[in-house]
Amino acid sequence: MFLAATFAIPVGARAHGEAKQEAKTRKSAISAEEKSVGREGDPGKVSRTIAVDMGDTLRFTPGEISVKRGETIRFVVKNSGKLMHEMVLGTRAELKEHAQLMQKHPEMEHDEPYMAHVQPDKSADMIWQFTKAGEFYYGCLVPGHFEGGMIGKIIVRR
Ligand SMILES: [Cu+2]
Repeated sequence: MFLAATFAIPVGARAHGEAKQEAKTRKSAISAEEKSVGREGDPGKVSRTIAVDMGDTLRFTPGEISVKRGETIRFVVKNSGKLMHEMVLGTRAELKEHAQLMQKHPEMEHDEPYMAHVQPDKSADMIWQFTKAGEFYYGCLVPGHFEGGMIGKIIVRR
């Protein structure tokens, strides 16, 4: 007896055809997957660079970012603390849900284009295109950090 395919395939997530854009900074092709907050950005189409600092006070600096719909942003995410921190993009509900999952499974490995994990005293780049207008968030999902208020807001203007 065969099991029916029960894999969760996000509706409309994959674009047809594989646009294999070689990115120098990434090993794999740029993901065409549309998330609620946008899609992975093309390093060749960066409109602007925004520096984000993360500290052990559980704050992002800046705590609020404004972009225009369609912009591709290179986030240079710096960890100036002594603890591990990360910047994860999403809606408030997605981040909250993800943070709860991280609380239950702190060892859970996750690495997606919409997140940058940064070791103490290091920096990491995250290139993201904001394809939808609205209010989005970035949070650090290291257990206890999101709950401690480590969250910032992104306004995407039309
Ligand atoms: Cu953190």
